[in-house]
Amino acid sequence: MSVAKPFRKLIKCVILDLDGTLLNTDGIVGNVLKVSLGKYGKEWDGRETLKIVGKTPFEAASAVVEDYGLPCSPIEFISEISPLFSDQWCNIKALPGANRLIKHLKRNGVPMALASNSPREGIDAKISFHDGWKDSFSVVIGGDEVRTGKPSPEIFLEAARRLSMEPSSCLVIEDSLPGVTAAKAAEMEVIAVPSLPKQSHLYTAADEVINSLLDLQLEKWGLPSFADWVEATLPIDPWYIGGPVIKGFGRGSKVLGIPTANLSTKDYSDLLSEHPSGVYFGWAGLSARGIFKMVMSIGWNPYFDNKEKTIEPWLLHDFTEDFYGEELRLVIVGYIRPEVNFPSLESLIAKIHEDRRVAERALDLPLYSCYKNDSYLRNS
Ligand code: ADP
Ligand code: RBF
Ligand code: MG
Repeated sequence: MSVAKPFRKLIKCVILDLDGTLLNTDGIVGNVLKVSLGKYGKEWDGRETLKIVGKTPFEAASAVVEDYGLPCSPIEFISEISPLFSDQWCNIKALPGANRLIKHLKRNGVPMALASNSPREGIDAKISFHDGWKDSFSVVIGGDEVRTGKPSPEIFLEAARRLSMEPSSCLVIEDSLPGVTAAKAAEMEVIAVPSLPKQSHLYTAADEVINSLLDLQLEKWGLPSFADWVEATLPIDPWYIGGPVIKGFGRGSKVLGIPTANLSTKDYSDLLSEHPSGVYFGWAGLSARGIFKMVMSIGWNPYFDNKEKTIEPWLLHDFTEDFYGEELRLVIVGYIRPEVNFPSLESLIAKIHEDRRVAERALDLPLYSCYKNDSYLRNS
């Protein structure tokens, strides 16, 4: 007779991966490889990213040396790029939701470990640029402190041992496939937060796949739930984006009856890559027309499976005409949900209207309404 698994897992501690999970390391890796491959007359095209994510430095270097036919050994390549990486550590940003997660677990007395395939020295240096991180982890283990890195379970088993916890009481949060494999081999629960877009279907071994740390629901694991959601919205550090309204996919008003005023993504690729895809809201300023409530999606619009990450702001106002070419300024103040696919166009449309209602109500709260007066919105 099979016994049904209880819904609530009895998780007592959390083991976190660093690069790609808590830190936005991807951009740095791309920049460093662009420079170092350039010295060999090669051009980094980003395609190898998949082969690098979650690997040990030696494995990653071997993949690049082989793929680009470099006239050096992986060890030599590592010694060439290491100083370039060290120079960049101070520039690596925390991923959205990382600080929130660490503070929340610490405040609630949930023990945390950091387990990364990177060498220990690099881990210590990287986290030193983030306030309060070092003191939040009871245990920190680098790939050079175990015999075999992820996907071997060794690093996670060692983390559990040092935390004095059973593996079954550990929840791992990981962005990479080798990390997920390692966590399952260690017989731990694992949440995958894939750092590369459109990869979630590969993470079948994970116990849960989420889009970003903003989507964590810790109560599912028997951990204290986040207490910062306000009326179905999550306040975020506000961020700003603006520019002339350009032509989009020509779909918003025609196919959905929901016009979205698109901005050029070319000028903002860094800003866009910093923010997880999802549905957000805030305020929109149009120089000649005023300031309006706004709800938008950021991402690849899974229903349409776009090739490009775009932002799709819907201004919550009935305009009598188009405003292509006009300067649009946005302040994004809160998060609603991840982007998802829908079985039908009707269900996508219904969900966007629900997002509209959530945003309209939330933007009247002082917490969010104060940004209506932000000078950025008028300064156009
Ligand atoms: P596109 O694919 O070119 O973005 P859409 O069908 O999404 O076309 O329509 C967007 C355009 O509609 C905007 O650029 C703007 O000029 C106009 N528009 C009219 N009302 C709105 C609104 N409430 N929110 C956003 N854009 C609107
Ligand atoms: N597209 C999706 O494929 N999935 C979504 O979950 C989704 N959510 C959206 C939420 C809002 C508030 C808005 C304005 C748009 C959303 N869209 C979503 C994007 C929609 O597909 C897009 O506006 C059209 O493709 C227009 O190009
Ligand atoms: Mg549009």
